[in-house]
Amino acid sequence: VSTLSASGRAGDLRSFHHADFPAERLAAQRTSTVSVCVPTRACAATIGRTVDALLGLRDRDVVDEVVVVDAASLDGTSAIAARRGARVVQEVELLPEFGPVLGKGDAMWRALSVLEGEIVVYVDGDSADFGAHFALGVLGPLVTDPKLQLVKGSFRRPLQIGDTVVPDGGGRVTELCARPLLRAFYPELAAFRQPLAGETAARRTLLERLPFATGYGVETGLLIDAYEAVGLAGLAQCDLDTRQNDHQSLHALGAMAYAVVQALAARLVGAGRLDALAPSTGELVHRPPLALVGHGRSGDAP
Ligand SMILES: Nc1nc2c(ncn2[C@@H]2O[C@H](COP(=O)(O)OP(=O)(O)OP(=O)(O)O)[C@@H](O)[C@H]2O)c(=O)[nH]1
Ligand SMILES: [Mg+2]
Repeated sequence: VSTLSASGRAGDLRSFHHADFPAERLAAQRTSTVSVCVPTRACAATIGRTVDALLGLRDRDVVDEVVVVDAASLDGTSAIAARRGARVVQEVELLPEFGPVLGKGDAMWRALSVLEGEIVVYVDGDSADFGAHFALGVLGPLVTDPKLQLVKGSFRRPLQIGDTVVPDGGGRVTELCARPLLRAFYPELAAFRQPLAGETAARRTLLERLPFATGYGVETGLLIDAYEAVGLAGLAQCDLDTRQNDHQSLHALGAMAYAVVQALAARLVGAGRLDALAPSTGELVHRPPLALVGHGRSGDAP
């Protein structure tokens, strides 16, 4: 019986459902400290709900800290998050010796320098329907299986146009760019339903020895590099049900798709599988593994 499908060889990738990881179970079973990091750029409409849910997990001893890393948002995001009780840091204040902050991936990388947990859970701050299960789902497999190193969320993304909801219409960059490219060049990774999900948890020992693409290529880069570092057996995905956020213009999606292409192409070039990108395409800036630049906390050399 062939198990090959459009989604790749899902049979080889460990897949979980968030319902298997209620808060009480993780609080009782965890032996590692856990930080949750929320990168935000203008998330005033959604950050309150997100922080409330995450602080609920801190109160129940599932996680140890909740840190919002804000891009100097002018819409009150940081004030809302701080008022609800999150620790808020401005991305420009982190590792200033590396110059201007160059996007989401850069914020995630710089945040590692102040996050204290042995496990880091990243969640986006712009989910309209955020629930604690977003963090529980990606954290759970790491708490319950010491062999796992990185877990990505998966979800269905409804697309709403006017009054019409297309259940799986969202995630266009994912379906039209990231997954086809992964399927072509890293077929085992095609089993990830949401390779670009911001909901990702990993052990900091792994994160500190990986480079971070500075912008929207960060998820693609981390997934490929984690795969090269620990193999498919160290990776997993967890079903978080549905996730709803604002949909961007086709123009903005084009820029995101390009960041995905750049991050993937850079790894193909590095592996000798591709000569080079055209010189005019511009270099994608990567931050080096944190452990290489003297800011590692876990003590592991890359
Ligand atoms: N600190 C920081 N956060 C950012 C930056 N860019 C994006 N974010 C946040 O990172 C998260 C994901 O970014 P989005 O722009 O929503 O990207 P996305 O979720 O991949 O794209 P969509 O699926 O279209 O929403 C959100 O919480 C953003 O507010 C940045 O430069 N700095
Ligand atoms: Mg988003």
